[in-house]
Amino acid sequence: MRGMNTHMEASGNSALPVVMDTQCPFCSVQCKARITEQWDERAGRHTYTVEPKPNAASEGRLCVKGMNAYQHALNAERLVRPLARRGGDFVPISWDEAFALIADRFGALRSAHGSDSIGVYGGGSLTNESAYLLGKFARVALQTKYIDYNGRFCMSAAASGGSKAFGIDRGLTNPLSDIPLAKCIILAGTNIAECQPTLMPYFTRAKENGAFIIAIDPRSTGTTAMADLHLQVRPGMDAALANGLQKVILEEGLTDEAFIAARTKGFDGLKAHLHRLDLDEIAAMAGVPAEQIRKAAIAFGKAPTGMVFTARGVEQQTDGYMAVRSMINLALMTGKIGKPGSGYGAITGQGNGQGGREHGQKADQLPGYRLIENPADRAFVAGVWGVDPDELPGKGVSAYEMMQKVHAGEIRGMLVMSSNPIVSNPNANFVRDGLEKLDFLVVADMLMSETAQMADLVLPASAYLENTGTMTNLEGRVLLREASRPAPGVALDDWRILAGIAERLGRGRYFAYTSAEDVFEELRLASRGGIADYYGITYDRLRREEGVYWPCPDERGAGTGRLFETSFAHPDGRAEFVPVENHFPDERTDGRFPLYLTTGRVLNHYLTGVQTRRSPSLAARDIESFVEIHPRAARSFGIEDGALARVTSRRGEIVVRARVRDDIREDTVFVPMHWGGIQNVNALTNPALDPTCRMPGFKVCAVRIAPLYANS
Ligand SMILES: Nc1nc2c(c(=O)[nH]1)N[C@H]1C(S)=C(S)[C@@H](COP(=O)(O)OP(=O)(O)OC[C@H]3O[C@@H](n4cnc5c(=O)[nH]c(N)nc54)[C@H](O)[C@@H]3O)O[C@H]1N2
Ligand SMILES: Nc1nc2c(c(=O)[nH]1)N[C@H]1C(S)=C(S)[C@@H](COP(=O)(O)OP(=O)(O)OC[C@H]3O[C@@H](n4cnc5c(=O)[nH]c(N)nc54)[C@H](O)[C@@H]3O)O[C@H]1N2
Ligand code: SF4
Ligand SMILES: [Mo]
Repeated sequence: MRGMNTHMEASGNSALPVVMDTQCPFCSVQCKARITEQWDERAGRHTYTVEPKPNAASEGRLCVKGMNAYQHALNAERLVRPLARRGGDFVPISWDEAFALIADRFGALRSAHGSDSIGVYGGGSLTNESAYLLGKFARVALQTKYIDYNGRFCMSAAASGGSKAFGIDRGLTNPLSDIPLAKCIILAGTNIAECQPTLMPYFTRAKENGAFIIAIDPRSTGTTAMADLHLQVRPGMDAALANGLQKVILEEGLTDEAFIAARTKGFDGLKAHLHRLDLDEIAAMAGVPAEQIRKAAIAFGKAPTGMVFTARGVEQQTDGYMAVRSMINLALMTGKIGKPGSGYGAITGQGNGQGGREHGQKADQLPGYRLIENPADRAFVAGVWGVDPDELPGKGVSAYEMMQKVHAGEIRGMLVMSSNPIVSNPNANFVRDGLEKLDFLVVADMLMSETAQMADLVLPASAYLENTGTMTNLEGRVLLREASRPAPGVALDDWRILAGIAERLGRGRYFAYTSAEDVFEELRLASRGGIADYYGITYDRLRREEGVYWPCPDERGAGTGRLFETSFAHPDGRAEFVPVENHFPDERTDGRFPLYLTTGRVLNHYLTGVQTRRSPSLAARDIESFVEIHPRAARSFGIEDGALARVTSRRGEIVVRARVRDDIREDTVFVPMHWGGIQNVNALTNPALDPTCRMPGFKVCAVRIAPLYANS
């Protein structure tokens, strides 16, 4: 167990405790934890204690998911052998047989239909090393252009917004320690209290320091409860609301003219646009009284420092990219960026949602945030990989568009690594029908997800306690998480699975790594000089230091905690304003579908729930899904609290239990995303995509609701 972070060898039923120093696998905060395993002689089983460990992001806090994350990793349902479908059953096979089967089936598809008949679908829970290698695997081993990942549904609007406005996409432009210095904070479509709970004290500290907090959310949540002002926006109307805020700031003379002149471009166009808009019209569209918009704008405009945060509420929209741009306009026009206590943050979702979007899992991307269609970028990365630049494919398509190609029979084979797409894609019934048509579906997972159940071949992957690798947290801080125990059965690290397949495909010479660190050493070189430059980061440094921020081009350099102090990342050093239209969601309510449906998360579950539903302590806290509905709406549709209801959209229907609460707008219902099957909210959601970033509008579609036993 060389190189493992176990203080004592995994000791079977010995009386000696096994201490595992690790990092929570779930959200983007990446809290550190110590798990102690002890054999309980009387009970005849192991018991576990979990303690938070001090670290710069969570400052030694751990939420309920982190406390219980060991339960899915140590679950008896872990996949321990490769499983091949034979008829209706799965039969265990060896890795050798599994690699040979993939080489055979993918090889046949490539000869018959070309390399682009195979798609690769990745995820933001993968370590940087595995995510990087998945991108290389698609381009060099399979030579397909079709690769994308679940982060398309997560960070794509924020990523394209930040890149275009600032010239760089790093979720938070400031370190977390800046939050308590902000005197006004806008929390737009972010539910930190449930989704990044260990960050809450940063905001309460800001409040203690006198900050005015504004929350924008159609629902009351633990996060809005902390706010001084809650703008209960109509789903999908954030861009209009942000226009209203900007208009008031402009007309009240609260813009920072010196900052605008010295550091930005495009303000005149924005100004003319804002003058043309009407505040009362905006208020009516957004469903927020004009007086509240004025109050929020003046509070933000007048504050000496301030920060704007967005998350999926603003971003998972068919105008997600533009909605993000409009929130960034707010920070720029008031000069609230690049200073202590002033900045913008798109709160990253998955554990490695930041690193996972930097090194080549995206359809158009090469490592270091390079672009696959840029000749210089292609030549640079091809040089590191030792291939001819002309051999690299061009750009592919976004995650849902890949599913459309699967449906159309254009993509015939697929490797899914670290995602559960039939639950997490919009219009899930269509996606399931497509995946059923595939000639060969391979899924690498730790657990039998809904998607794995459909596969021709399931590959057992190691879990967070078992693999070594780096994760980049929401601040852009790269952290090393070392293995604490051996993987169960013959489960393998994702990067080892990829190397094994590549070998059988005859491309082993490009994937001859000996360790995760070895992969990271190549990632350093491939990212060198790119936007997300990791060259100055080494495992040795990460062991010595408390994580290192990127960009970090130099081994002796400190990395950059606060971005944009003197200049933005565009060649001219200026940030860009853009006028944003008052956009309506792609789907509106009507007589047949009279309610808006919005979707999201609860504290106790994580994403499609494959992990948290297998954790007894977490599952017990929320055993099933629900639909949250306002009492007046419930009355008019005959819905009773606690009764089962059928929710129907143009694309499908689900059955969930009603929670009648006045926490939500009367015209809106909310269903969480953590359950599959009959409770899968994505059977309902609209797959219309944002034209720029290809994000689906997960946060708005039109539905109707009825009691399940209406006529009984
Ligand atoms: N407990 C838990 N934590 C998680 C996760 C999890 O699954 N469970 N997932 C992680 C991941 S991958 C992600 S991406 C993040 C997500 O983190 P968040 O984006 O904070 O979570 P969501 O619940 O999806 O959405 C946030 C809020 O947006 C609101 N909202 C809905 N529609 C709109 C709208 O049109 N406008 C506005 N302004 N708000 C709207 C919802 O009511 C919700 O309260 O969380 C991470 N942390
Ligand atoms: N309606 C609606 N839909 C949404 C959203 C929403 O807000 N509303 N949010 C979207 C967002 S933000 C996201 S991020 C996506 C997430 O959607 P998914 O990608 O489907 O998310 P997970 O449930 O995390 O699926 C990850 C799978 O990978 C496995 N896994 C975890 N870690 C590893 C690993 O290291 N290696 C391997 N091989 N497997 C691993 C898990 O067991 C699980 O089966 O969902 C999106 N879908
Ligand atoms: S889920 Fe997020 S906040 Fe909770 S312990 Fe894990 S990393 Fe920390
Ligand atoms: Mo996400």
